[in-house]
Amino acid sequence: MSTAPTATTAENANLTDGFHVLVQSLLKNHLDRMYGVIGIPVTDVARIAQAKGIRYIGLRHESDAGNAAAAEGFITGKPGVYLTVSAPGFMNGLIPLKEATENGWPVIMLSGSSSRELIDLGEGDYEGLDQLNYAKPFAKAAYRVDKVEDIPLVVARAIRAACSGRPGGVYIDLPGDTLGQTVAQDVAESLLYEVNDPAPAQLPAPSVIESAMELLASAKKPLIYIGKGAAYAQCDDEVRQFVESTGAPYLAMSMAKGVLPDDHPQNAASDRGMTMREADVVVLLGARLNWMLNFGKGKHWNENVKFIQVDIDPTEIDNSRYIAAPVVGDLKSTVELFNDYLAAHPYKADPAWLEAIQADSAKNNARFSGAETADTVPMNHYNALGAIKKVTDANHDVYIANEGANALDDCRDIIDMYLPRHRLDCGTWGVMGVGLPYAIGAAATTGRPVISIHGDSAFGFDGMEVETICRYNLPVTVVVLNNGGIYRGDFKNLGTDGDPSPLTLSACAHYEKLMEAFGGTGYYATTPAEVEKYVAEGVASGKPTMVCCELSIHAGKESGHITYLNPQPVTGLLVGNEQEDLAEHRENGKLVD
Ligand code: ADP
Ligand code: TPW
Ligand code: MG
Repeated sequence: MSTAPTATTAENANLTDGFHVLVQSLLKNHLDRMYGVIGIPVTDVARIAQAKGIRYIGLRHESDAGNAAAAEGFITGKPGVYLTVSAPGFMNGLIPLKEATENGWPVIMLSGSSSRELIDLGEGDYEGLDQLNYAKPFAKAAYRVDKVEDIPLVVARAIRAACSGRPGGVYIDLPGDTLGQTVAQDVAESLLYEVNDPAPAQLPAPSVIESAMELLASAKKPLIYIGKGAAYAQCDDEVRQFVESTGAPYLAMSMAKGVLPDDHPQNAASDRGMTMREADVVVLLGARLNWMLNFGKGKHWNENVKFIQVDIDPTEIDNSRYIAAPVVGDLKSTVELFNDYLAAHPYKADPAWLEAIQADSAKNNARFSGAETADTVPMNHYNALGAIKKVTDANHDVYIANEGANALDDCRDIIDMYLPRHRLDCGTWGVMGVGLPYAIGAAATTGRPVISIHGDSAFGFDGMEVETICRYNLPVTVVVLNNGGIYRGDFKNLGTDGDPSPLTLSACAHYEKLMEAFGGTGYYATTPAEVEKYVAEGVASGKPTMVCCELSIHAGKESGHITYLNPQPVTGLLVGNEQEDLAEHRENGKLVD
């Protein structure tokens, strides 16, 4: 692999190389952060990037680098960029590439690779792999650049592919040979360009807007569902105007929380089940009818419900059911057109519908709020998160990264969001291992405080990034809700070997010591008052902080709110009291003898 930079000798004085052209191409497009793990053949990509003014954040695993970049993509709408070495680093980096594509977030993965002639003949190069072909199924688009002169073009092409239509992950394969190629500086300069309007507005036809709004006007019980596509599209004002002018209740998907503040009077979150079952016309704003919305059918929905679906991707329409009013367009333009239409043809939902939801919500809130403020020790997810809520309610601009099962679902329900694009979590795939990388991406991108809330299992997937947080002195407060296991810590081993159950982890762990090991501040909390105090201190300090929260090993449900997705072993194939034990596992966790 030829990787030596060349521009030091007199004869090369007017030359530049692939390393520099790549960095200049990124900077020309205002991509001024890069996450990664270096090694052959990309070490000097990172060095030169840093030298030229790109902020380089070195993480401890390529998956984390990719996820940090994805967080930046979601928050800013510009692709996050990450860098990996060839073969093994490349493969570690594929997972976040696919995750970002599933989430619809723009990222660009740059990976070094071997010379084509060695790969194409299968000669067995150091960390050799036919990377372009491996990347294709995991990426929205994948390119290899073989000529230094093509680097500005490939960067532009990658930005456009990442950002246009439904955003996603784009792979750029960088053979070491290409990085080492030289070109005259003035030629390279002339080739650089800034991509022109990478995510063009896409306006639906007026007749489409009219049909959609006519359907809305026929609604007795309308509902507006806001998804993370709407959060991503940065159309917060347009969505607010639409929601408020219609007077319809709305629901926000997890990462759309904060597009409107969660304490908005039209938020139906506390009466979600009833609202979904009764709504007769539902406007989907950047939310897919995938598993998270029960595919838009079945007992969770009114059997006569009609959908108005706004999405930039035409193939999303009819994904899982008939759509009465498909509206293909970008959300910002489309909701603006809705608002224009409604200004001329006002529509107001029957206030009795929202009032009924508000009355139900008040009852539900009264029923559940006690759990969030209880002093119970050992703690559970509710009162530990209730304590964190006191801090977030006093600091609206805090970003939240969140992963786990109960630690995820209960956090989503308990912690209100007030600002858009401030909550990042396990997403469309429900992935563990995204929490700390998202926290790092959010902190590096915005400079604002982040509270990163993890179940103890989830934390294990990305915990080493605590070192990265300390090394870059990022304003992240890491919270581990330790209930001693995956879902809970009290499961029995159904066999006889005396090992811990497959779900059991260390209930007595002091995770905060990991933060102390790298120079941050660690706290161990056993009461809600301590959780509130320590998290507040972490946020106020703006310094790497970690709070390990001791929860009851009985706290939590199997798979959190999605227990029903677990397939069941066939009755009769279980022996002894296994059937009963499994049922109990899923129900209440009173399994310690
Ligand atoms: P959630 O998980 O919050 O329900 P999804 O990720 O399932 O959200 O859905 C987001 C949808 O938003 C995707 O179908 C995507 O195509 C769409 N989308 C993303 N950006 C835009 C945009 N600018 N305009 C319109 N639709 C968009
Ligand atoms: C990459 C499967 C879903 S949730 C979870 C796992 C392992 C951990 C839940 O325990 P945690 O939270 O974090 O302690 P809590 O509060 O409920 O106890 N591998 C990947 N992704 C997923 N989703 C899994 C495994 C899983
Ligand atoms: Mg746990």
